[in-house]
Amino acid sequence: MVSILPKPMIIKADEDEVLDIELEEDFIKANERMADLNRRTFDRYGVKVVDFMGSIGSGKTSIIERLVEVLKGRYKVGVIAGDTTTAIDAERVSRHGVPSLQINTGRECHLDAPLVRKASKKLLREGVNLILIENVGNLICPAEFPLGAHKRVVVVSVTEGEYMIKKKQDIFRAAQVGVINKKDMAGYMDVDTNQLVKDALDANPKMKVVVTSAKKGEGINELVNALEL
Ligand SMILES: Nc1nc2c(ncn2[C@@H]2O[C@H](COP(=O)(O)OP(=O)(O)OP(=O)(O)O)[C@@H](O)[C@H]2O)c(=O)[nH]1
Ligand SMILES: [Mg+2]
Repeated sequence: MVSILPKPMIIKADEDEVLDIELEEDFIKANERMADLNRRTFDRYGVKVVDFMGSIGSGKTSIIERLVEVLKGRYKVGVIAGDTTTAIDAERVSRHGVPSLQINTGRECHLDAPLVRKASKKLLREGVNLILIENVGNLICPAEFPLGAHKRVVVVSVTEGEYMIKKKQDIFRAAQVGVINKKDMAGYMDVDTNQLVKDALDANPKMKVVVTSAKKGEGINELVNALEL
């Protein structure tokens, strides 16, 4: 027989139940040191850097492609695309006539500051003054690994449903700009974009939140403004 609990029980992991906690802390601290170094290098070269985090398929590459089209007349743009295995995203971006590099992270679910340092050095040699970084599609891991970017963006789409932001607040706290993408799909999904904006602001009241449709090119200028570009 299946018994239904009046209220679901929540089991939380205590710190000593989380494996490799010291190792993990070392990684995180080492990454933060490298991210600081990256930031100093970017500032020395006068390069602005934006890190796009967000779930798989939320529209990060599509948004970057739109931004490249709007910004390539004003900036010398370069793109670093992170993915576990393929070069599809860098290939998509390079069709817009800007230098783009792919980083394959294998089994890692986020980019890290040393990888970005290596890639950004190549772009600096190309003379870029704006680097757009697409992080690996994931709403958890990238939050803990800053890359040295001046702005961090988190992209979610309405097709992920109404609970996504409420469940993954940490990544919203780590970002300065939130993007709710695929607004053209809101009606089909029966999702209220205003509620998603509210959820993002509940997670991080200091955040600027922009609603976009990368497919239709809507909200892209608002995103440029939110990014102060
Ligand atoms: N309807 C609709 N589709 C979109 C929109 N933005 C992106 N898509 C589609 O969603 C799919 C995923 O978009 P991508 O830009 O590749 O998403 P991504 O976040 O870069 O995905 P990963 O790199 O795999 O994590 C593609 O089929 C896009 O055409 C949008 O605003 N509306
Ligand atoms: Mg992508």
